[in-house]
Amino acid sequence: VRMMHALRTAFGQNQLFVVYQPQIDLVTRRPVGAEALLRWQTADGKFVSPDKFIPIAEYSGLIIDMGEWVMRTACRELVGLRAAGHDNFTMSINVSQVQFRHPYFLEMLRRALADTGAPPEFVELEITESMAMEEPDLLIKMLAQIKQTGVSIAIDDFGTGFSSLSYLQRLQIDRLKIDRAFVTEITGSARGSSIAEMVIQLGRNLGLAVIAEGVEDERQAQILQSLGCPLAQGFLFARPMTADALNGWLSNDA
Ligand code: G
Ligand code: G
Ligand code: MN
Ligand code: NA
Repeated sequence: VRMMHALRTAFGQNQLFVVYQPQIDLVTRRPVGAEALLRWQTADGKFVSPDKFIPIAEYSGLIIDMGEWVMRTACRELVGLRAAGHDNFTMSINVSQVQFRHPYFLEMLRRALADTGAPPEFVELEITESMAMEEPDLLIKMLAQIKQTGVSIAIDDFGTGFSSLSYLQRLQIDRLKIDRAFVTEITGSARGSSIAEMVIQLGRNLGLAVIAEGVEDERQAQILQSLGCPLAQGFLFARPMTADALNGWLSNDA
């Protein structure tokens, strides 16, 4: 409860901010997009992990306003990057299941796009695999409506849930994100890389883009590339950074 109050205050006092982690084309090693990640730095300078405060925001309902703010902030940043010449760059935004189920969600998304002028075809929403498994009918309907806005959908933490392949085929999704846990295992045994391999193959068969997350060293990147994984993000390439830092990072890289 104390954290809930602190979070509400923090949100009101602009202690929350969004950082962006670049996503890289593994072949060209060029940035192709970024994932927006929420951060909370308390008044005494300490960082609270989203793993801690997102569940509280969900439980308290604050996630609705907070999620909308993240969406608008990330869309605005995308527009800014495009104005700076970084076009062809995508913005991925994490969406909580509480947000997703809110009756007003689609309206919030449409308004964020319209008000910021963000081109929908460069915006992606990340939903988790566990979320994808609940209430299939609602999800299928929601995804169809989201697709109509022109925004793409990625399944985050893919491989950690147990969605059936036939179900997955019915979902209008665009991308699978290989969970960090499977990227970490990739340099171990042959068995360690089997899940990553399976997801890459699945993506190829279903015509979905695949991105590996949590890539921390060159060996992992090499293996992923040799397995045919087109995209990656992780500390090897860049840590999540502020909007200004991202702008500089992209300009230096160009
Ligand atoms: O950035 P970090 O690795 O600390 O994020 C931890 C978790 O918090 C990840 O699962 C990430 O998806 C989630 N997260 C980060 N930012 C947001 C956000 O804006 N909205 C939601 N719903 N989850 C987020
Ligand atoms: O669940 P989700 O994919 O949204 O989580 C992304 C989180 O992973 C972010 O909090 C980000 O800070 C973190 N992250 C990004 N790259 C790496 C990495 O290479 N290693 C580790 N350990 N964490 C990472
Ligand atoms: Mn994510
Ligand atoms: Na993830």
